[in-house]
Amino acid sequence: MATDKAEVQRKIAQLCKKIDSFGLSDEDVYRVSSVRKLSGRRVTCAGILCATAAVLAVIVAAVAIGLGTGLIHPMTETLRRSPASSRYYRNSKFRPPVNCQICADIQEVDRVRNLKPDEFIARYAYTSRPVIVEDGAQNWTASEYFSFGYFKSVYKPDSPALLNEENKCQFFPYKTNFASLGEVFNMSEERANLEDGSEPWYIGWSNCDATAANDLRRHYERPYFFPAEVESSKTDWIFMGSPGYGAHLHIDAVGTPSWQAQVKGTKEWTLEPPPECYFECPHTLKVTVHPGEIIVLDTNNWFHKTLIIGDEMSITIGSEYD
Ligand SMILES: O=C(O)CCC(=O)C(=O)O
Ligand SMILES: [Fe+2]
Repeated sequence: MATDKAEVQRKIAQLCKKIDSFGLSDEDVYRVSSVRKLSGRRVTCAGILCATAAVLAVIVAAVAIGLGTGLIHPMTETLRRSPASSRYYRNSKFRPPVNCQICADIQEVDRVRNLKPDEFIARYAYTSRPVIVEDGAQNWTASEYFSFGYFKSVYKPDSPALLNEENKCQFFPYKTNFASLGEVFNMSEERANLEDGSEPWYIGWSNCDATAANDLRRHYERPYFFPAEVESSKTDWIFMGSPGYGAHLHIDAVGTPSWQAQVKGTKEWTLEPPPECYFECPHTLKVTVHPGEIIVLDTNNWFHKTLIIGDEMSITIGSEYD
């Protein structure tokens, strides 16, 4: 019985990840009438985790039908949370409106070097003004060590790091069919090496396993322009994958801004203000982040999508801060 329950929970967690990558909100899932009947309340991924196997089966069927019939639309808002707290989605229409002052005078994304901590606090840290710190991740050994093979050796099959990762941390498969990080590291060498003719891929995960996190942290540092009072989240995020791929347009609901260091490869970011600011703010900002640079962005206030450009695999590490 206990095993059945664990299996059901594992399946539901996978379903939540899938829903996550499709960009479906609670509202979208709740629009399916059988889900409403069975749940009798709003469905969240956290709520789903407490549901029965019967509810799981109905949700799977309902989501599949919803996707097939176009009843469920692609998501525009995701919630990333530390694994300790619940995961859920909020619909964009319940998002508190953004104060458009944060983007009214922004024409382009600033590029700076030698950023002083007090300048960072005054101009960028909590203002939602995006910035690229060109010398942000220079001299990090991550650029030598981080690779598909390195991560594969950290998250070995059946290792506590991989098991924790799959049970407790978040995984974004984006457009791929990978159900877990284990499946990612099981792909063929050709595909992992982005060889011609192999299928492209792009994924992200939170390294909430302490052992893996400490292993990875030997190769990067807290951004040098963060003053002591700024606290970086304990959970870092890694995004990795092929040129031509990236994250779909979305806005996050994590509450805090984040930084992301481009360890390898080149990533183009497209930023859009939320619709309530269309008349006051620039409509689209595009910026390219090169290896060794850090982008600081409030992903709760800017819609954002990414595209890996160039020939190299992109690998980034980042975190939220407050
Ligand atoms: O790096 C990416 O491709 C997406 C990252 C993202 O959406 C985020 O950090 O909020
Ligand atoms: Fe995001």
